[in-house]
Amino acid sequence: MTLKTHNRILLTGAAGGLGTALRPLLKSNCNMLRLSDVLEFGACQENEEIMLADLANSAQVFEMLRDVDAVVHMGGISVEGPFGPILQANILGAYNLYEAARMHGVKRVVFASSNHVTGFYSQAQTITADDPPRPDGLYGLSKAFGEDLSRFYFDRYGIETACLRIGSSFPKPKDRRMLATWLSYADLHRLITACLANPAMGHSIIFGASNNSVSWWDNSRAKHVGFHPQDSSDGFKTEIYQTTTAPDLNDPIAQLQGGAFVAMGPHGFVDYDPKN
Ligand code: NAI
Ligand code: 15L
Repeated sequence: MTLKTHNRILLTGAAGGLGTALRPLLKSNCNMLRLSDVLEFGACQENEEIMLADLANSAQVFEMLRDVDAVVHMGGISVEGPFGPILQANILGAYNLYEAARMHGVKRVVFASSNHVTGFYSQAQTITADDPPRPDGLYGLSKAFGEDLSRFYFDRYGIETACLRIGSSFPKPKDRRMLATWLSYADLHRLITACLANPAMGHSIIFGASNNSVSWWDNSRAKHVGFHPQDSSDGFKTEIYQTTTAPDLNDPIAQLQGGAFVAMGPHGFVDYDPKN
């Protein structure tokens, strides 16, 4: 049974893929689930409230955090792309979120980081949270910023954050790489629940993957979190091998953990005017 640990939890990115999946699940973690996104996504249901906000707008983010006890921060740009939107949503957005948390006295955040913080590691390596970041693009860099920002807010202000380096969280794995990176929605919810309920989270980095046979990530630095995934990509292996073609093993996409992200760009900074 899920532990109801908080009165009001804020879920950002509520209109997105993970937000939509988490919405019914997170209601069991709290009395009131506040849902937020920059996009409209319909009416609220029982034990829900909706507050639209642009993460880049500090005034809106300040209001979004009012009376909140914990944040599950899923909002932002979720893929590689031009720097302007990533800067606004993920970098400025993360800063606005932590400033608002500080001002409102919110003490716990579960932050959706990404495996793309460490995308340039080889698929032949098993890494831990102690290994240095090797972001595979602007998106991965923005998540690395979020991780560092949250560490600063823990060291200076005592705001505890669980940085979840989510692998690939979809209804099922889509390709051969995802046999290693897949995180089921149920395991994602188990992970978030463990992070919300933990009495002493501190600042922790946790790789988010299900109990897949192939894994590149060692969560031994995060045993205190108590995350025990119960699903596995293994049951999808035959289907994936039958429906996808074998990758070129000399291609960095097949060698590196970030997969296709390691070969994206360059995007340039054409949409970003440093004078503004
Ligand atoms: P998504 O793209 O489906 O959802 C992100 C949501 O954030 C969208 O609804 C979007 O409208 C909202 N958003 C974007 N810019 C915003 C802004 N300026 N202000 C407020 N809201 C804004 O992404 P998904 O798959 O649901 O991922 C959720 C989070 O988890 C993201 O932060 C993503 O980076 C992270 N993540 C997801 C993984 C996955 O496999 N689904 C893997 C690794 C990380
Ligand atoms: C991510 O960070 C993305 O948000 C998600 O859409 C997937 O691309 C995932 O990584 C992945 O690496 O599969």
